[in-house]
Amino acid sequence: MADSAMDDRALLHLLSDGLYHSGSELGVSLGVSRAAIWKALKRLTDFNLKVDTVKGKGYRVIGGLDLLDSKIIQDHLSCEAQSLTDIELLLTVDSTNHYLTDASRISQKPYAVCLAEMQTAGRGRRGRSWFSPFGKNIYLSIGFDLPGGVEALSGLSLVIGLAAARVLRSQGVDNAMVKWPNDIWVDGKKLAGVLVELQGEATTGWRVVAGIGLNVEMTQAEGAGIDQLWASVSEYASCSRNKMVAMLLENLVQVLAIFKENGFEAFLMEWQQYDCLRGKSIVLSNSGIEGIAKGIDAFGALQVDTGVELLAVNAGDVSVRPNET
Ligand code: BT5
Repeated sequence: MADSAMDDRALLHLLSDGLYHSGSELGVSLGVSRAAIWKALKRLTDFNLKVDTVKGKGYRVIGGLDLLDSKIIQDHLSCEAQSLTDIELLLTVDSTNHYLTDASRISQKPYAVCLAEMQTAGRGRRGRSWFSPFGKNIYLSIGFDLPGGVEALSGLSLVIGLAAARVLRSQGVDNAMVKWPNDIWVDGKKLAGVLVELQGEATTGWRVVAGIGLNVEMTQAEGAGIDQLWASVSEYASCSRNKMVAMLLENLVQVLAIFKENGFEAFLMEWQQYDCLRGKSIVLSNSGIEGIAKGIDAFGALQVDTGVELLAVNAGDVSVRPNET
């Protein structure tokens, strides 16, 4: 095996059952020496996995792992979604969005997809970061071409969020809501975030890379460093990450096909049904302007009733006033 990442994946697969495996057993299974296993296990410490070593028994990953698996993902995808997507699965990467913005990653298929078990520099918006521990969550980016000028982009991140909200609801997270402009919330806590990044220009059309970070099995202890309230799917429903990934991709290719044809308007009604800000007293973080959220317009701009006027807000961050969450 020339590629150490391949060794690591195969080793992780063997350890994913959470049981003890001796170094020699792992070496025989993978066709490498015990020393190579030992080296690979040392590399795994970069993933912050809890590996338990007991003399005479061997090694185990405490709690086991639900690893991403391209075969399981493909098996859950319709033939159409399979034919449209080119899926690359990484163990670790700085950022799946960054990975797909590299021009050489452009696929022959309409949608280039990158998934990783962990991100070392997961990106949020405006230079913020996305906490991305190994094997717990979904870090998914999808790259595609979008013809048209600036107007073609209206509501794009809302549509991606809507696709995620649909999946979450179908999997038993009944209260999953969209929070303008790019979050999925449940019970006032952030469950997922969307980051849309663009290359190109209005005259030539856009190369879009849209990323979704969705917490699936991260415990509150593991995500203790996150500086806002957040939740994981496992607090509400049980679903394997592989199935969730497939459902996300299935929904993304569906909504993006409609979005490319008809724009955001086709999703306006549905988005409004899932809107967690509507009727709430909110503050626009950049300006400090306060008002009541009144839904969004046909271009995806947030409508805010300040008492003086109805503002249409195109970008920025919004917080719900504390007694309202
Ligand atoms: C977002 O930014 O919500 C967009 C997040 C997009 C992440 C995906 S993962 C796959 C792809 N590759 C990337 O590199 N990024 C995308 P923003 O609205 O700026 O929210 C960032 C804020 O959310 C942080 O400042 C924290 O307060 C909070 N946060 C960070 N990690 C979180 C997590 N895992 N769960 C919930 N909240 C988190």
